[in-house]
Amino acid sequence: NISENTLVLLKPDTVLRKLCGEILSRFERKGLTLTALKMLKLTPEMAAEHYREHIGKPFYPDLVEFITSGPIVALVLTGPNAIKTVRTMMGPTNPVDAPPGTIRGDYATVMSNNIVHGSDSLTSAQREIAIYFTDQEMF
Ligand code: YYY
Ligand code: MG
Repeated sequence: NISENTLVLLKPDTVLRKLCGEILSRFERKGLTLTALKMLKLTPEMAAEHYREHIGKPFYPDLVEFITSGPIVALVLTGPNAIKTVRTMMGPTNPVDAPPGTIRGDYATVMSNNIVHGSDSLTSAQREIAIYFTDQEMF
């Protein structure tokens, strides 16, 4: 039960729909610790860095257009198995497959607007956190 950090993004649809508090509350209620938090608007360059594994895929242009379309909230959550815990709470990428009780299952209908991002591995988490936060911004 070694403590991990994971990066979460509340995507532009979450801000637009005024669901930030509700989603953040689910993670806190679960027992994860909020270690860093900021609001920002991604540049296309930052979006390319964040989603670099998807560059060249058919959905990539729409993905970048969406994630840069408005402000997002970036946070680091910390706790035992935080990476897998957040992924489980988010549910599958496609909200159609996401069961009720998961974030995507409860709040989203289409894959392109699926509310949240969460790092998928320790390597991704470390890489992604560094895109958004300096050491001094982590508490
Ligand atoms: O990690 P996760 O967000 O669950 O899915 P990824 O496979 O990393 O894809 C990132 C992002 O891209 C996904 O949240 C929605 C979008 N996307 C899409 O629009 N269409 C696909 N076929 C796959 C992914
Ligand atoms: Mg992913």
